[in-house]
Amino acid sequence: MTNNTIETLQKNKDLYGSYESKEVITWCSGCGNYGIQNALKRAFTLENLDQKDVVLCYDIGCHGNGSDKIDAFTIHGLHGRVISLAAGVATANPKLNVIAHGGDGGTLSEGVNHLIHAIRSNYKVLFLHHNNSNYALTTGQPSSTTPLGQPMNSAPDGVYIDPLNPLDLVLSLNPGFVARTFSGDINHMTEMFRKGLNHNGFAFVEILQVCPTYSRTLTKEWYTERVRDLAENSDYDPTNLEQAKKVASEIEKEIGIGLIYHNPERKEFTDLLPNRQGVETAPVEEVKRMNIQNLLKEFE
Ligand SMILES: Cc1ncc(C[n+]2csc(CCOP(=O)(O)OP(=O)(O)O)c2C)c(N)n1
Repeated sequence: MTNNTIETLQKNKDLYGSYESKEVITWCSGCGNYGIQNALKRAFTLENLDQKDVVLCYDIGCHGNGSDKIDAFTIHGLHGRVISLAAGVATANPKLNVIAHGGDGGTLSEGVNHLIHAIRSNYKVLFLHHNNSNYALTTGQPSSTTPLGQPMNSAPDGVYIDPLNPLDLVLSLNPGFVARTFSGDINHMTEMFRKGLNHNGFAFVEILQVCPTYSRTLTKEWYTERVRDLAENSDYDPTNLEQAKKVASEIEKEIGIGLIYHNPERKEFTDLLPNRQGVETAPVEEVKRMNIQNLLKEFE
């Protein structure tokens, strides 16, 4: 057990603990991924999570290139498929802390079906949605969160389709945990990741992520002027779905960040399965005990 606090971590970067990697980082200067990865390492260290109990799943994208920049068990999957990958890990071994990373491209286009069913099924996964409003790794194509009219590399005259608000979609699906945070605020991200790690079910955390190379109007300053921490509003009740929907969709002047919605009553996936009740072992441990020799003989 360690006694780290956010203040000691700020003073001493070594306290990112055993998760700190020596690999060379290749993200652009000013990319939000730096802060996100550091906040995650802080969250693990503050939660005293042992490396052997953590599995990080990464989608394809700039964020996905973080998979070898952290000293942990990581899996780098196919584009848009990270949620199904993480759901498989979490179901096979519910004793693990499973974290999945996905961009707005992979999550809201290629893999939007997985997002919908993961919320429905309520797998125990902390999902970090890296919303940088574009397909960054493939050099700045518009995604479904690129603002209307925004010129992009493959849409030089501006995007002509209305953007999608990820939280409008998520909140329409009876979720258990929804938060929004900002890549320019490491303390806030750390707090949201810690809350998500402690949620028993699918925890959706949208990160408003700065991409100075391709998403040039949504700068750190642009977000800093607009984000407001919901924790400062004593009237805000994160168990109230109607309030949550309002905060999620009203983002013209101010963008509310923090714990937006929490429904602890929703049962986690394994708790919904009648045949798993009272079972102490994880499915992955049971598989190891099976003898398949007789089955294999049938194919000799
Ligand atoms: C099924 C599939 N479609 C497209 C690609 C090409 N591709 C690789 S990365 C990428 C962009 C990723 O954008 P996003 O998911 O938003 O992540 P970011 O790079 O912005 O972090 C695309 C389109 C792919 N690898 N696989």
